[in-house]
Amino acid sequence: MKFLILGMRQKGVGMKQAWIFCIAFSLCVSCASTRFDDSEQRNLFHISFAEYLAGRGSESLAPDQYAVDFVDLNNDGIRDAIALVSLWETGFAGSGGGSLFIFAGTPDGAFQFMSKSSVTREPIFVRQTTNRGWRDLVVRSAGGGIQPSARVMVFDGKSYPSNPSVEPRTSITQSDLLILGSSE
Ligand SMILES: [Ca+2]
Repeated sequence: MKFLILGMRQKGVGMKQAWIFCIAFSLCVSCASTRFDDSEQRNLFHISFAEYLAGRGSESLAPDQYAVDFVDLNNDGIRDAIALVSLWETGFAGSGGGSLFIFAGTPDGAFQFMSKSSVTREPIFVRQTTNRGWRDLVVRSAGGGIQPSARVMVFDGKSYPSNPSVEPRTSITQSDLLILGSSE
């Protein structure tokens, strides 16, 4: 960076302009390393989600019919998708909660279906701990006679559990990362 500024100074570029150029240059490099921004990633996920739903004979959902966020769950440098469908009209939710979908991010930007869990509610957290390479999730389970509680969802090597209400209870800790919903 120092040489870049010196080079530009020799060409008569002002110090201020040189710094502005360098900051812009650094931002471009850091943007390029994340590859896809949030809105691009949402669009790409929407396409993959619609393809998955079509493959199982379901109609695609509108972007405002589900909540999605992106976190790298398996530490491969590519963000994965955590999507929750909570609206009853979609057929993916009921009195016990909604459907949680986990999709693995792939290098070309598409998302690959991994698991679907029923009766899941917000808030949804991602834990620092991993099992078989994938980070643990914490979701809320309530309704249908179930005492509201946080449940930990551990990856079994193929998928996350299909029903959080039968998974171990847990308590939210400060290191748990809130992904969907409000922590209150
Ligand atoms: Ca990943």
